[in-house]
Amino acid sequence: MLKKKVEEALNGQIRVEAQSSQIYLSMASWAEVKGLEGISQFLYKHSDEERMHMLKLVKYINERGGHAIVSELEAPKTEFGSFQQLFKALFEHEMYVSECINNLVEVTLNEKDFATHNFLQWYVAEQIEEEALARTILDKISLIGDDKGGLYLFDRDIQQLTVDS
Ligand code: OFO
Repeated sequence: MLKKKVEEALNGQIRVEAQSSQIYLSMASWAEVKGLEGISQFLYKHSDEERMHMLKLVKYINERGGHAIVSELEAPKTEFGSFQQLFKALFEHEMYVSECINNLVEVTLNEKDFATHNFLQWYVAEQIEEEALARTILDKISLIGDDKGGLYLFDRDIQQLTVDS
């Protein structure tokens, strides 16, 4: 049985993952409208992955005798300025998610819930990969600068950059 504090913290993370999925979906739509086909496909996929992260939490909470709560979300932004700004925002958001996961891990340690601590290690590993991927993308973007040909290739190749999850 989950302790109340752990259940609440896990439910908070459901919201974070759901929000992430919405943010990346909104980014995907923005990129699609701008004709950035590869970038939009990458972001649609990323949005799906966040939904999967959320579902994994839903299943876990319910399996452990808790109640996974689906709550209201903030509307994500609909404008992202430029693809450079978009990926900077994505990186910052992933850093925020990592911080949330770390706080959650801390709750499980304080509550001596080692099963949930163990369950969360998947998220810890996932965040390392996601941050690394976002950093790789930012590095590539800074190499491109304002070169249109570079953007063309980046948009074509980005779909091969993924996190295994
Ligand atoms: Fe992109 O992060 Fe979920 O966990």
